[in-house]
Amino acid sequence: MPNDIFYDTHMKNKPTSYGRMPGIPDGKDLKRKLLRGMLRLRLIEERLSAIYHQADEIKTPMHLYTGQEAVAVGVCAALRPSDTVSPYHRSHGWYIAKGGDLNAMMAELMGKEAGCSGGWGGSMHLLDTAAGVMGSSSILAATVPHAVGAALAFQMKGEDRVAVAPAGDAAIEEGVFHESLNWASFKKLPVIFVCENNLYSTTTPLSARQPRVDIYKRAEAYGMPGHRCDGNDVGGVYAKAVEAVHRARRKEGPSLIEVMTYRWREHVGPHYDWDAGYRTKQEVEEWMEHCPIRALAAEFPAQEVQLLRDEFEKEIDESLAFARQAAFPRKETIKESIRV
Ligand SMILES: Cc1ncc(C[n+]2csc(CCOP(=O)(O)OP(=O)(O)O)c2C)c(N)n1
Repeated sequence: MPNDIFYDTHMKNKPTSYGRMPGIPDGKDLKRKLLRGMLRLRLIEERLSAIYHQADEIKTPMHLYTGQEAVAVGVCAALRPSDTVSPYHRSHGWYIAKGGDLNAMMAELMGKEAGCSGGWGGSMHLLDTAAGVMGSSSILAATVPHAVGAALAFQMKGEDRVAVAPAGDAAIEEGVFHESLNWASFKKLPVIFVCENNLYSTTTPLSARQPRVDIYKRAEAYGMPGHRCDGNDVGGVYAKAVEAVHRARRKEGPSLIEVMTYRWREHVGPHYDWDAGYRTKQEVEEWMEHCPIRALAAEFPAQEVQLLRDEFEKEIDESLAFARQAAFPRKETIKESIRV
């Protein structure tokens, strides 16, 4: 097992080591909201997995979010519409959880003009500023300073808004990540750094890349609070995000939240990849057993969950139909899409 340290921490000490919250504090309405958010996201990703190769209508590489839903949904539930997120290459979860338009995302994946980036960007470059999704990027950690810049603008304008900088565990190895934490802490900016630690950078485990494995402790070096929480516990993620949002709104500065999570499918693409040799089928299946959605759905009547599924499947059908009938952008317009 290449990831012994994490595997043990995740699977054996799960309830105590991440400060799991006993239930979700705000009651049934919040639970329903979180369940809706995660289930919708799961069904979107699973449908994309199913159709990806069939007609080759989605040309863009896709880094699917299946398994990680509790992170974006838990954090975004703690935000206001006026707050922003600056996602990275595993972007669908943040785009959808923050309220990005589904039709525009589907059209973007198919390279259509009605896409949220005009059809020029694809899965890794999603943008919906009306929803506070400030544009994702395929370059590791590239959007982290964007979130810091947004937070600086909020502070300078006296706006009561918070910026979120999601990043994978490999982004922590980029210099700009550390520059961003340093500056944000120095200026007490209203920004939340969220590290989605899914244990791997493509196929390389964290333990083969970093001398210390506790990412959340990096926060201490920059004088900000660092927390770790269980990414299969959406209530725990939400609670940590609320704490960080309150701190940011009180003008006390940034926080770093490391969420221990797991991607079920391959790094890029729709398949399961336990044959690739870097992780075992057993490891993947054990994470699937701790599915964040199944645990929460069990608290609701099965009929209610089925109705939600039906509602979302219909919405996905409609958004795919919208994307399929949409036009491709004309190549003459490519220069109009470039802003300097
Ligand atoms: C600056 C930079 N270096 C390398 C890459 C190639 N690359 C793309 S995804 C990836 C791994 C990303 O891992 P992580 O940040 O943990 O996110 P995950 O894909 O696991 O969600 C790498 C190394 C890149 N896109 N940008």
